[in-house]
Amino acid sequence: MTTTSMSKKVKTVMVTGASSGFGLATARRFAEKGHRVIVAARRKERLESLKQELDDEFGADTVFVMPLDVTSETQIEEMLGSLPEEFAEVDVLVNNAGLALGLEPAHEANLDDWHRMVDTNIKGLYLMTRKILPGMVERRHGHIINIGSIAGNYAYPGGNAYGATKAFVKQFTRNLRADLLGTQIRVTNIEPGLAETEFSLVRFNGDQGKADDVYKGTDPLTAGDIAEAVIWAAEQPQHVNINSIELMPTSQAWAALAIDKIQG
Ligand code: NDP
Ligand code: 8X3
Repeated sequence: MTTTSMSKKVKTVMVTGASSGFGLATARRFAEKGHRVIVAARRKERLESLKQELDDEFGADTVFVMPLDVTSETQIEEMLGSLPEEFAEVDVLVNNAGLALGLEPAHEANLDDWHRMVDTNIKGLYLMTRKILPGMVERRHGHIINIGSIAGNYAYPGGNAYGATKAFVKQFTRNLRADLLGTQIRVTNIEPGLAETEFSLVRFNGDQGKADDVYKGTDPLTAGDIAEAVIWAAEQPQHVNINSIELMPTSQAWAALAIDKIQG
């Protein structure tokens, strides 16, 4: 008989970026499955209302709220130190917090945007991982699920620093697997394509019209689709490690390589 690692007992799942989009949908899905969820993000009020909603539906203390900025090592340490005993041993870490800022070509891009993307998507992800991993290794049990992107696999105009941060996530995931061989810790990279969340609103600095245009007529992926992929990877039997899942909406595919033809 096959045992699934998620069905053995109630797990403690930490989801970063749980105040919106993929993170929120993933936290909700794990709670629906009967697991305890630690929800992390900067917007505390959103996390509190998610806790209220999920605790009401699935039982008191399903959710622990962890307001933090993943770019701050101090905040991460403080918050991890404050976890109550029943939430202290993290079984699954979903490194989802992240953002894209701008879509300008590299020579016109805002350097502060590049700094923020690197700080959040790279530094935030490796800080969370480095702080959570030792406990997992000690217990010989755990799963790190990173949210990468197709932008880390394929180049596109304006993808410059954002895509490069997601290429880091891809290679970091693989290198973690190499380091963790023999520890029983599993590591997965989820690589979504176009999905409608607050992602484009953030990318275009709050311009709702521009954000809406990205998805108009596209039938994009939903946050729930990505949550399902995360759950599926987490529910595999312990001897199965899903290295990566790349998913796109049916309405998205690759274009031909671009060629700049000499005129005249
Ligand atoms: P959303 O903007 O809806 O959600 C992003 C989440 O990240 C929010 O909860 C936000 O919370 C959190 N976050 C951002 N910066 C920080 C920070 N410094 N510290 C803590 N939390 C932070 O976007 P998505 O759900 O779409 O994005 C989730 C992940 O998926 C990102 O890594 C993104 O790059 C990736 N992705 C998105 C795709 C898409 O098309 N939507 C496709 C492929 C990958 P708060 O602001 O409260 O801190
Ligand atoms: C988000 C997908 O194509 O907008 O990571 O970069 S894309």
